[in-house]
Amino acid sequence: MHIPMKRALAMAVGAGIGLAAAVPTWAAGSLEEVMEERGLTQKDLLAAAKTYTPTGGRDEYMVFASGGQSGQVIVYGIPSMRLLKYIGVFTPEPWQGYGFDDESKAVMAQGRVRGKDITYGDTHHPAISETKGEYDGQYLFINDKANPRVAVIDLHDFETKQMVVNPLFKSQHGGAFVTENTEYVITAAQYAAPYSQDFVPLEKFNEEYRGGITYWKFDRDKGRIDPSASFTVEAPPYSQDLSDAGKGPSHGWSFTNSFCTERYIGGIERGRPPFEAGCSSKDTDFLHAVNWQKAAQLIADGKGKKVNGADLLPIEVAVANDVLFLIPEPKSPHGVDVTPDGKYLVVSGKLDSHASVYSFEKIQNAIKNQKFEAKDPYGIPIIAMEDALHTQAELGLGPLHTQFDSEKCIAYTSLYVDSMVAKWNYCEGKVLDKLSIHYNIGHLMTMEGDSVTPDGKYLVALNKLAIDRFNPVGPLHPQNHQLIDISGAQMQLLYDMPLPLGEPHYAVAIKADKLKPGVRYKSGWDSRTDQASPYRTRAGREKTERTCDADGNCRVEVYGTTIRSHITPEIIQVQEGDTVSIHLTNLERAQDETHGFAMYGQNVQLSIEPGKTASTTFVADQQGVFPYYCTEFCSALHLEMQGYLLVTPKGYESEGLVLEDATKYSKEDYEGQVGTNIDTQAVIDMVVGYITSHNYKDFPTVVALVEDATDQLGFAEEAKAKAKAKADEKDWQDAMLWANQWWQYQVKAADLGLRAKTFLEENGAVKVK
Ligand code: CUK
Ligand code: CUA
Repeated sequence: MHIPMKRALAMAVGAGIGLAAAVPTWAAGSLEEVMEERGLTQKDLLAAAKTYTPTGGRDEYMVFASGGQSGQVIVYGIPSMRLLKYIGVFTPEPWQGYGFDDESKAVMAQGRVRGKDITYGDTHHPAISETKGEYDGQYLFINDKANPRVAVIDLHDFETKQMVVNPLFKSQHGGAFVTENTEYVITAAQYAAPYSQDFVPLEKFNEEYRGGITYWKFDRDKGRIDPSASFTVEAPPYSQDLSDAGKGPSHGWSFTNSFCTERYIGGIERGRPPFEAGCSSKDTDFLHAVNWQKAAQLIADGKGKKVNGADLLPIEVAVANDVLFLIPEPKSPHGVDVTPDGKYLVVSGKLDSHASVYSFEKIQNAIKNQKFEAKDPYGIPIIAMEDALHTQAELGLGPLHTQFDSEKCIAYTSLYVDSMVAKWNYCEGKVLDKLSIHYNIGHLMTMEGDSVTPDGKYLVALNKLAIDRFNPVGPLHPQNHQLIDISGAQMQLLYDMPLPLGEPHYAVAIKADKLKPGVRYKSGWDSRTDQASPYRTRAGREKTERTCDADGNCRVEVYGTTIRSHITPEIIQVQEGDTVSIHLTNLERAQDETHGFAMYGQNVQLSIEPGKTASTTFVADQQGVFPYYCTEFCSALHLEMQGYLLVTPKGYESEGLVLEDATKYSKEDYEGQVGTNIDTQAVIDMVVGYITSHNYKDFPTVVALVEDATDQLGFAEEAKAKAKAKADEKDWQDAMLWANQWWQYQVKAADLGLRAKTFLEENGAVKVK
């Protein structure tokens, strides 16, 4: 029954895997013919040439985009715009076992709000960790607006490691933004609310509702936020919005704008005008400038107070110590972006056609001279706009967010109402170019655009609407990320990418070679705590333990393993009512040999990457038969990677039945299999000969494949010994089955060897003497 597979293998080896050299036959048409047939222009071809990435090619930049209401992070490449990964953050993501395995459930449990599991998030602003203002590619932070949370993602494995809940806020839009060396991750409240969890009537809005800006201390050594070293600067109940951290000369400061400084509290149902009227009646709102370095010192000196167990710097203390200032900003402001040199801040008002450029130096002079035009109702000094303004530029309707170019003084601002991107000079306040996009752009992003040295090159417009850009898929449209070439004087639209997840509020792009993700975990690794798992299990040490307490409540702990193509154990028997924990360690060392684990009726789905230990715990509350299996097509015998959880009724007594195989094998079957194995070994030896006669050690990929193949051949030897032992006992049934297992390992080794050989052929390996 194995003949076709064996033949195929032998033929493939015989032909030296010549497939790589084959020419695709569909490419018969000339470029002109294809252009005509598909109605493409020269401009289209140029755009295609700038984005098309041939098979095996890599992208220059990697993008981390907010998944909006999906609560995830989306990873894709630039310029190809190829999707690479969705990272489960605030939302369960079964492909990754996220929110299903015990380890990631523990992370999600950190994000509980008032004792409730929150299994979605409204993600807005991802931020990459920085060192001296440069993206360092180590960590990614992202906020949840709906529930005031921040998540930490480790870019070593692209997994969510931590969630922290803001102890004071009831929403949190302005985050995550990092300071120059990721000392802090900044988040700001949005909708003012009482810090208390108790009911406070809206009539006490001015007195008891509050906003604020939180500085989450990031512990780089641990790779985690340290809530005990974090603090919040109290702010009036203005709707604090986006923020940015100072850099260079403005390092140590942060800036947060706000809307609805009218402190309007709505109430259409009480006969009052609606929020949108009351919150936009004044011509200006307030930019908040915060000296966070001084604030941190005041907290360290014990000048803060504890509210809900968290450190808070009260407004009076902040004002008395020159920590908090307000500056008017025109109308319903949204984005605030610090220029790469840290000298200016660009603010856009949604209801103003200008972008306003504030000078950090002027702000500092006003503070030094104590030159304020007034105080707000909370006693916070207000610096006059003209004392802080460097320049203003008329950009168009609905300016929102600004990003920077590698060229000095050049910025790009999104125009929400106009559906355009404006390229302009913020030093001189001059518009240089405008480009229409589709439709209603929110954020925009240039390559490494938040760092002190943006690369420019490409810009992505993150659009709110897709409308007519793509094949229709029902009333809920995909999102539209548009790639724009900004390397020339004029912007050129290159590509539309539909994204079938939530609203793309913001994205960040990093030079791909700064990321150094691993390909496997250390064996027996809990990837969420980044420590060896207490449940790690080595080959041959698999076991199942059942313990019961005095009340007769029983726990079953299964310490199992997975490796192509079996799950150990293959049979788990428990009693109705038992709490069952299954811990599986993936013994593979080979790249990409992930195994899954799904089970009937128990909401179980694990993703066990090479080296990982993942666990699932459930109560087997109903008797029955529950098949389980591997969910990743990991080898030719993946479908056979299976087992049974047998939940017996309480007090079940075995009837003493004997397990009997339905197929019987003879001495001839055994000998036939051994003959095949000897032939297969010859094939393997040939491949090994090829590999070892070349400089394979110069190719880490091949070295890893060879290591894995060596493992498989080691297992083959073990199975071979078992087969021989059974044959000596003349137990032809088990002798045949072990001989077959021996062959299975050989096939896996041969498969890896062929992959290694092909890699060497395609990558110019040379013969060694
Ligand atoms: S926000 Cu969505 S367009 Cu959350 Cu940064 Cu401005
Ligand atoms: Cu492991 Cu399929």
